[in-house]
This record gives sequence, C-alpha cells and structure tokens, in this order.
Amino acid sequence: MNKKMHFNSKVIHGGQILDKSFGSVMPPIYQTSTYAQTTPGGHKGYEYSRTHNPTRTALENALASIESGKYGLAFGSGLAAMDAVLKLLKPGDEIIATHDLYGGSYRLFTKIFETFNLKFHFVDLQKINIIKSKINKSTKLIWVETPTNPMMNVIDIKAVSKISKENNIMLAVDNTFASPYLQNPLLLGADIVMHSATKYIAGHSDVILGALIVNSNKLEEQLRFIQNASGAVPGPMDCFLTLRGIKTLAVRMERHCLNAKKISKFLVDNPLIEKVFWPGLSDHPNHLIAKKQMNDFGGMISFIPKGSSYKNAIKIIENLKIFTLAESLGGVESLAGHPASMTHASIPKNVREKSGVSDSLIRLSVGIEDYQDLIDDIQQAITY
Ligand code: P1T
Repeated sequence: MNKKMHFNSKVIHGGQILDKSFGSVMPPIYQTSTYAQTTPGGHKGYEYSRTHNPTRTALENALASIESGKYGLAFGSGLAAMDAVLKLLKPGDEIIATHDLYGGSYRLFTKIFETFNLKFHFVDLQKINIIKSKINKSTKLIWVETPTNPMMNVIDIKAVSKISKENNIMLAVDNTFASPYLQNPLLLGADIVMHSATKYIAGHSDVILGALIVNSNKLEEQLRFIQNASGAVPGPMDCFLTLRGIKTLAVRMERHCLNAKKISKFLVDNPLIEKVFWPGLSDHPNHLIAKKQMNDFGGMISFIPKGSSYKNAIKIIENLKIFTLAESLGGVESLAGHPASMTHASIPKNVREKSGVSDSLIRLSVGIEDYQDLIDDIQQAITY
C-alpha cells in the first residue's frame, strides 16, 4: 500500500501499523530499556532498547517510507548518523566530499576520522570533472550535501551517481536542507540518504535526531550492526516527537517554500542587499539542476548586505525581531544566523572563505509565519 501513496499521504501513514493493544492512533512511547523474556531468547522481537524499540521502529519505518527507501535507521543526532556511515570504512580509505558543507560535518571528518587515517578530498562537486580527478582505488565514498549549507549550491545527484556507480563507490547524500518533500536521493541513484531530522523532518525545534535510509540489505545489516555496537540511538520520546513532526512535513514544506520565494524576491529587489543565494532564483548558478532535481526550492536563504561588511551583517541579525538569532534550521519559527561565527566556526577561515562563507554572510531559515510579517521584519532590520 505504501508504495502507491502520494507523499502527502505517506507522511501520515507511511510504514505505520495500528497499535494492537488498544488501537491508539499514534504509536505508544515505549519508555523502556528492556523487555521480559520467558526463557533466554524467548521474546517478541525486542530484547534491549539500544538494539530495538517499538517507537523507534515506527519512526524508522516512516523515514523509509518518506524517502522511498526500504530501510530507515534512527540515530541520536544527524552527526551520529554520519558517524555510522564513516564507520563502514577502513583506515586508508578515501572520501570525496562537498567542499561547502555544514561546519560540524567538516569537524567530524577532519578532527575525528582523519585521525583514524581516512583521507578526505573536499572539492566543488558541482564540477563533475573534479570528482573524476580525485578517484583512485582507495576511494570508497562520495559525500554530497545538497543544497549546501550555507551557500545553497545544488549538486546534480544523478550525475554524481553515474560516476559513483561506474567506479563502484558508495554515494551518500545529506538531504537535510531539502527534506524528503523536495527530493529523494535514493531515486536519483544514491546508496545512502542521511538527515539531520532535527531540522525539517521533526520541524519544531524540540528534538535532536539523525536518520539514514538505504535500499541495500547488506548496507542495512552493516549499519544496523554499527547502530547497535556503537549505540548512538535516540530515545523513544524523541522518536515520538519526530514521528509527530513528520505528519505535517508536507504542509510545512509547502509554506516554507512559498515564504522563501517571497522573501528572496524582496531581498533581490532591495538596494540594501548585495547578493542573495536561493536555488529558486533564475540567475542562481544551479537553478536548472534544482528545477529538475527538486520539487520546489526550499526554505533556506543566504544573503550578503550591501557593502559586504561584517559589522552590517551582525547589526542586521541583531535587529531582527521575529527571526530569532540562533543555530539550527527547519523549524516552524524563522531563525537567522551568522555562519562564519556560528554553524561554520569550526572551519578554518581560509577554507570557509574559499567556498564563499564570508564574514558578511547571513543565513535565514524561513519559518511558516505570515511572509509579510517576515518581510517587514527584515525591512526594519536592514534600515537601522
Ligand atoms: O545537529 P545534528 O542533528 O547532529 O545534524 C548535523 C547536521 C548535518 N548536516 C547538515 C546539513 C546540517 O545542517 C546539520 C546541522 N546543522 C545545524 C545545526 C545548522 O544550524 O546548520
């Protein structure tokens, strides 16, 4: 039944089975660490909650459904999900990764996994030939983030997957900025989809959670082993909150996209703004790929105020009243941030500036408030 449902229905029903005990419409929060056994091994499929938990199972099935995948795996955070993917690799293996990506991802790659002798090549994955030039027999993984955080570059997943398949390299896509509403990387040839479900999937800024979705039985088995052996699992309450968030993912995303469209137009037309980064703009360098690959253009916008001044950028984000100055994104409330000193502070200045993350860049996570109120807020903030 799930395969035939449209996305709007999958978010409500995908992978869900009605509770057998009392018919509760939402899955119960199984707040338990362990399960009674009649004899050692005599249990109903659940023996210890690091390994399995029924609330987590309900979430994992929902995640698989909305990403059009076979298996979903939930983790304690987006970074814990990425950590599990990297543990598929061995010392000496090489990874080609997007050069402009979330600062915490860069930190995990360089400060943790480089010390275990994994080698990372950070390149501009918009340029397919650069990928080819970095491939050698040790290359085991291509890591794509699209749209990228915070520069909003769009990488052609299908084109990258063609190369990964030709060279027998695993392709993982961080789909956090798009959410499964905008694109399903498994359908475009990816082997692993990763989410910081903390963001659009959960959608209410009240939970930290990560997800992986795969089709291959072998990958599921390996990742399930790592999930249990390393133990970075979310608790049942967080699984429940994420499941509840998923129910409204489609309607929330529709509004996020509409609001971002209105705000990006306002910014583009405003003489106090120097540059706007949003894939829905016709002059965005990857607009055509975004149009082909995504169902809409998302709720994240970055921009640089006139004069490209750090002081102006800080003043503007401090002036905002409806937008909250905060890390994170994808919640119902609008947030504003300064990537250079916040989300991307762990990337050395010269490295982040090469990918465009300048000191004058402001990032907006456009929420689902009335767009006119958001526009008025930006207007008053930039005309201080
Ligand atoms: O915060 P966590 O759930 O561990 O997710 C990490 C992560 C992974 N990938 C992307 C693209 C992300 O944006 C994030 C987290 N990002 C922020 C907290 C932020 O404000 O950009």
